[in-house]
Amino acid sequence: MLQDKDRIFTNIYGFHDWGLEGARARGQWDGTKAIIEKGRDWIINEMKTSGLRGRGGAGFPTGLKWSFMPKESDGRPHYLVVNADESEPGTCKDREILRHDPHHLVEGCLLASFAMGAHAAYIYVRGEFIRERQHLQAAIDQAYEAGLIGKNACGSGWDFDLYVHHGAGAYICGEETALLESLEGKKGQPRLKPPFPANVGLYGCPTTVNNVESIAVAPTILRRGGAWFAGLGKPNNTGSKLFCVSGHVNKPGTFEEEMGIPFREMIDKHCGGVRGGWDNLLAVIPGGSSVPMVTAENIIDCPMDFDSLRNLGSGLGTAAVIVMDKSTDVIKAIARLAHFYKHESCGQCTPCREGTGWMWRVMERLVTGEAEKREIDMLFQVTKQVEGHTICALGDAAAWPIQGLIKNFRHVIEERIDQHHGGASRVAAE
Ligand code: L3W
Ligand code: SF4
Repeated sequence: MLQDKDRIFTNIYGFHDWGLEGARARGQWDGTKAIIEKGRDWIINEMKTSGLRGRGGAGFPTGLKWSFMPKESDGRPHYLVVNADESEPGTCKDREILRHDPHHLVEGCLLASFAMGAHAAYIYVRGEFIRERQHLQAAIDQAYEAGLIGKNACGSGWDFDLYVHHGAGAYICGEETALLESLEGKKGQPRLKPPFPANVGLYGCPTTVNNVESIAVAPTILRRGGAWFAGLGKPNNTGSKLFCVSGHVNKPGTFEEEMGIPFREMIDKHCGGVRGGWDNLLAVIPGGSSVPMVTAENIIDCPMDFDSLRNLGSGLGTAAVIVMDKSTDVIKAIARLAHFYKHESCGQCTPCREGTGWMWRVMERLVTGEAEKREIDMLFQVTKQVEGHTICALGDAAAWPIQGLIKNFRHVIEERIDQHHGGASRVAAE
């Protein structure tokens, strides 16, 4: 369980001044120049020591990602791009950083950019985040004015510019290469990888794309040491993490907690328990809409970290925990997600463009029960045709929630079909 002394986001609820004065009072921008003077290799090694895994959903090791950037420039500029296009259903953690503690991110951009040889960084902010954008821009303006960024940032001799770019409301622009396309002024459609952005990214130049939270925790890690962060959580799942809990708990919200905290302990401590008591819990989507749901029995004692949730057949994703009690129509909930993915598919690859439409249409038939039982297996087969056969992860993200539903709640789907067909399905009658 996270102790107050180890908390990174000390203004997550906005009780204090989010501006530069408040940020400095909370220890931000303290010794930034001294960190830069330790050099690029020191920073990257410290990030590796911390064990930080990317906070945008994939959990890729941040220090390793930074080390992929070429050490020497071949004449092309290097860029850092921050993914603030937070659109994953259930996810509302980066929003709180932008709103209430934007200097964590601004300082992190400087340090990460320096470590990767970038003199410029772009923050791509979700179009609907208007107040968040205003706070972020104000924090950037304050940092320029105070000489913390810009020419000779913090007196370090490093020139660094930071730009905010407004998205326009497309979920797919949160995929890193679609984001780069959009930033370049083109239609936001994912690119094939490889090449990875570290080799060919923004404007064809070496680029690292990181999530807001990954960059925002970096200054504290570098000030307190990678070993401090690695001492929190569990091996391979280190540190603290922002969790956002929504749905049927008594007090939904976003909070920072140690990785690996058991699910029940986390919900009792921060959310006042499940609505109607623990016996009323039906299922949980533990990592944003892109990961499969798990049943109450399976998750209740599960540590909330990447590896434990993967072993459960799901994932930590963005740590957006969607709690569903027994009043939930799980078929309808997943059908709604199927509609979301159909709507947000960029349409450039056939399995996703066509598959998301088919999956949604069959899901609608399962909601009413008018489907036939053989359609359950057919739907599962369609998800398998989409999964792993597309350019980007949206195809997988559309397939997995449906697979989770069929694996865990097949009996509910069958009961619905039986009810609709008057007590016995057509297959049973045949
Ligand atoms: C160089 C290699 N770089 C991997 C880099 C890669 C990327 C990172 C992770 O999707 C997931 C997705 C959503 N050389 C490299 C390399 N990299 N190998 O490492 O890559 P990857 O492909 O594992 O994941 P991704 O494409 O970044 C992210 C899931 O997160 N998700 C969605 C979240 C949505 C938001 C949002 O709304 N903003 O965060 C939630 O679970 O489904 O699976 O940088 O370049 N050999
Ligand atoms: Fe576009 Fe879907 Fe293909 Fe991703 S998987 S590139 S969203 S069509």
